[in-house]
Amino acid sequence: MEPTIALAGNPNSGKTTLFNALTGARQHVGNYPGVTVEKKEGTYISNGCKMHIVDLPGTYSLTAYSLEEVVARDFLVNSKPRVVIDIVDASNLERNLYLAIQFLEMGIPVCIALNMIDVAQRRGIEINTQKLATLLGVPVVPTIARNGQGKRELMETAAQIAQQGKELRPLKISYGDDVDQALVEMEAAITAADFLTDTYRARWIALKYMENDEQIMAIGARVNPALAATLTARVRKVSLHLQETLDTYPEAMIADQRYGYIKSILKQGVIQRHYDQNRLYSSDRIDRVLTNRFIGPLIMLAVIAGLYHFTFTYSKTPVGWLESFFGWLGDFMSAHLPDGLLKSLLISGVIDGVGGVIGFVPLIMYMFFGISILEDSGYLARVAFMLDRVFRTFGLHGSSVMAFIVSGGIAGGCAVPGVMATRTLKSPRERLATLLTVPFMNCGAKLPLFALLTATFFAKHEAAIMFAITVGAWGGALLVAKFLRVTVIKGASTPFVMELPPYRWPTFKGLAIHTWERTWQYIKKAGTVILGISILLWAMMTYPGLPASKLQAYAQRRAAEISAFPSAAVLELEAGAKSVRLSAAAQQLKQRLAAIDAHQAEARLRNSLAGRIGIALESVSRWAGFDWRTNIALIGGFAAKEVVVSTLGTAYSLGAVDPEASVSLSQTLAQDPFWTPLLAVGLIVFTMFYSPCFVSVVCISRESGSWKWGAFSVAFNTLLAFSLATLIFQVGSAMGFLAK
Ligand code: BGO
Repeated sequence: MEPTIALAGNPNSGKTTLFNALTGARQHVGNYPGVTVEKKEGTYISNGCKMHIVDLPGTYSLTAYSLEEVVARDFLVNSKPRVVIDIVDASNLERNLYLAIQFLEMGIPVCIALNMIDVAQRRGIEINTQKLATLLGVPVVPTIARNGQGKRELMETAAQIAQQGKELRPLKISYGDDVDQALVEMEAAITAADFLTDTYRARWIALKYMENDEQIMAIGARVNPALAATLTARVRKVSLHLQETLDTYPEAMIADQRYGYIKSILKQGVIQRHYDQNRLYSSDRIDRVLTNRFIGPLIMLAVIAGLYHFTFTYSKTPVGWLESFFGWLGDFMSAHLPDGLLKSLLISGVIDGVGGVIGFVPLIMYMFFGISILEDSGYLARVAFMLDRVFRTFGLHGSSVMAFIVSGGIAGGCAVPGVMATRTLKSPRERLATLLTVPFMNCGAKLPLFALLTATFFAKHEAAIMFAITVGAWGGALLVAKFLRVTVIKGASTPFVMELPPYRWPTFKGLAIHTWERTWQYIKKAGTVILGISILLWAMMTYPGLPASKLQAYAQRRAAEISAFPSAAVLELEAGAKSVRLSAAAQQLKQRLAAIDAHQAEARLRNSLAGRIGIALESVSRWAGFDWRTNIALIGGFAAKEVVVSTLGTAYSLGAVDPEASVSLSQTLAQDPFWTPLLAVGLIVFTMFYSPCFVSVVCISRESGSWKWGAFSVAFNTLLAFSLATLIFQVGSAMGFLAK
């Protein structure tokens, strides 16, 4: 049977002219069944091979908003033509490609007839056909339907596609986090219930619900009313959320992202306008500056530096308030709770542990606020677009940029959604390289440690250090990616297309909601996972405690000191009034006893389970300058990175002279002669690069399909981090850099 080839395209794209040129007299006109829409059919003969040509009604879209759209779509779905020739007006490319993108999203085999290139040329528009074909992933043949130019090549290409009969992988565009997440959930529900999937693909059905497609919704309500209601409810939820946050609707968002996708294709050297510039949209005009090859990257660096400056400068005061609050809370509990394990758990485990993480909530909030401005305005997508060129040099993909940014590429993200974001990458090798390098980004969990160490040791240069940390994380991730791509994951790159949504003014309400959603996630994690791990680590740092013989020895040493002093001094000290000035003898006794207590506290911590592990590791970690306390904290970081700060807090609090005294961790580190700015730099670098947290490792294993890669990231990253920290510490110490 002769293959059916459908002609589709926007009205006035030259479809009728091409149809006539192809079929000549071999055509007849009828109606599509049940409707008054004209159906033209004909025959084309090429090299003795007959093809059945159907001229579809001219449409701008494939969503069932008009009768023409319903007819065109039904024909595509029910008659399943071997190829669709999409006639695209080259002089109005952006608008015309909107329909082409929808064919690709349906997974229909398409060949593009780039028609009216004569008109385009007259208007000073030059199109790189080859590049367009590569980026769209389908053949593009230039034509002038009016004089038949390109007709033969077009039909030969169409015949080839028809012969191959290959299924096209449907194009997957990102419609922004909210819509994407809803689509994934809806797709799963549709697949599980086999809902209309014999005719349509699950994601496409979900997308049609999102676009309020009346035809699909009517069929859905007939076939499975319960699931149809669930899908509609999910769409309503995301719709309300989008209205609240971005003042938009799913349909508008989807259209914006599709146009963004097209714009991003056209910007990659596909289209050159020699004149006729005033046809550009305002977003394009802004882009001419913001994504300019030379000024663009400079503006980007300035914006990121500005974000850090804003975050660190303005969050200082509220961070100080929270620090004072937790200090007061610790003092209050210390004064009112009886001595014992519960007191130790609450003060050293909960307040010093979780408090250390919660204390940074204002900083995280300011950071998220800044990021939300960049995201909601559409600038973040431009950052990704600009970085694409750099990424390709390192064997990654433009879409990797988004995964990096989501993981905390600018700051404050999380590697878990970053790992998930790699699903948009088509090439398995680039995807794996991205999966393995996203954990190097500065996720929100690493920020508290960076903030603590920079505030303690580099107080005047916080924003600059944070900026350097970001550049270091990107540099490290790219170099490692390159290393992996030339060693364990070799292979060619795939071309890149990314959505460039139009610029919008972010609304204050939208910013507030986005900031709060992300901050709340952080607080929730601190209150659940981090609390659990803090308590576990506290227990590991508390048990088994000291053996009775040692306790007795300390008690004897105390008793011996006390008996060596006059009883008046002892009484004076026991009266314990902190405000009263002590006599010289009482003062001296106090110091001696404090020294014994500190010794005992440290001995207890050293003897604890965590202490023993930390000490055992010291023989190796010493090369990087890390002591056993830092080792304990870093082991905690394997569970979740926030735990590094909280464990350091607990470790210093448990081993302190007066564990209940409200001295901040920052003050403790600043006063401790062991801690130097050099050590802080080494620890920052180690934390940046060492093993991803447990949840990320699980996700990496799942997404890569093998535990081998999860294990690889733990071992490789830790080895890399340790080598770098050792290098910094050894070279820095030898040269006398950053000493106290
Ligand atoms: C009129 N080049 C040029 N220059 N023009 C083309 C080309 C091309 O490649 N292809 C088509 N056209 P349709 P739909 C017209 O009708 O096929 C012209 O809706 C006119 N008509 O000749 O109808 C084509 O089926 C008076 O132009 O499009 C047609 O998709 C003066 O584009 C128009 C000038 O083509 C639309 C043009 C009375």
